[in-house]
Amino acid sequence: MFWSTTRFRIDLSRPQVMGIVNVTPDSFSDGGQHADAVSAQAHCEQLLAEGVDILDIGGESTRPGSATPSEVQELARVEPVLRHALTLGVPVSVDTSSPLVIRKALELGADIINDVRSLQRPGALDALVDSGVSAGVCLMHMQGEPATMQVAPAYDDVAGEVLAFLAQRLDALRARGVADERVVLDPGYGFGKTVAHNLELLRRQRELLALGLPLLVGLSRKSCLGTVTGRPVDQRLVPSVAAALAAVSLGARVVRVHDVAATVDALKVWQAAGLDS
Ligand code: 9MG
Repeated sequence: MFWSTTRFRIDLSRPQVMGIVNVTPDSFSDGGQHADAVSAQAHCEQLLAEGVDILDIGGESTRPGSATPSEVQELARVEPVLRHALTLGVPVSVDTSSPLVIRKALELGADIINDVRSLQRPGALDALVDSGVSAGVCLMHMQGEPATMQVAPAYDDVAGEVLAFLAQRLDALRARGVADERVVLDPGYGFGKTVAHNLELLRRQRELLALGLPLLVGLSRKSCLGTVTGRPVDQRLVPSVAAALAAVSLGARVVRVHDVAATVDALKVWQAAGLDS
C-alpha cells in the first residue's frame, strides 16, 4: 500500500512516523516552543535526525478552545518553515484548513495537505483541485469546531458516525477527481470526542479500514492519555508511544507524533518482533 503525494510515493508497508512541527504561540502540547520560524526550522532538522518519515507543519492551534488565526497570519507562520522543510529530502505535509494556505503551500511544492476539517471550508477543496498538483491529502473527522468541540460531544455510535463522515468526504474528493491513492483517513482522536468516545473509537479502529484506505492517527500527548494515566502534558511520552503502538496494531499506517525518536525506536522493536497490523 502506497500514499501518493506531490514528490513522493510513500511506502506504507512499514508504519510511517509523521513528526509534528507547530508554528503556533498557543499549542497545547509544546507550549509554543517553536513559534518563531528559526526555531521551527531547527525543530524540523532535529526531527529529521531522530528518524522522522514525514514532517507536518501547522500554523493554527487546534487545541480545544483555541481561536482561529486569520489566513494571512497562518500563512506568515507556515511559509518560511515550509520553504526550509522542502529542502530536507522528506515528504512535507501542511496542517491547514485555509484555502489561501493550501493554495500557497501547493505552489511552493508541499507534498501533503493535512486538514482537520476535511476540506470543508468554502474554497478549500477548490484550492486543492485547482492547483493541478497531485498532493496527498489527510481527511480527518471532527465534531464541531476547536473553539467549542469539547463542550458536549455526542454520538449514538461513534465508530459508525466517524466512518460515515469519512466516506462522505471521500466521495466529495472522488467527485472532484482526486484519486484514492492520494488520500488517507483519520478518526480525529480528541476532536469533539470524550475520553470514552476516544477509547471506544480506538478499540473499534479496524472498522474504519472498511473504506480500503490507509489510516493516519494522532494520539500524541492528547488529554485522553492524561485522563487514563493521570499525567500532565509534559509527562506523556510513555503513554504517547504506547498509544502509537496500539494504533498501529489496530491498523494505522501513519502515526502523527511529537516524540519522534522514541516512537521510531518503539516501532523498530515492534517490527523486529514481526508484528504487523
Ligand atoms: C493538526 N492535528 C492535531 N491533531 C491531529 C490529528 O489527530 N490528526 C491529524 N491529521 N491532524 C491533527
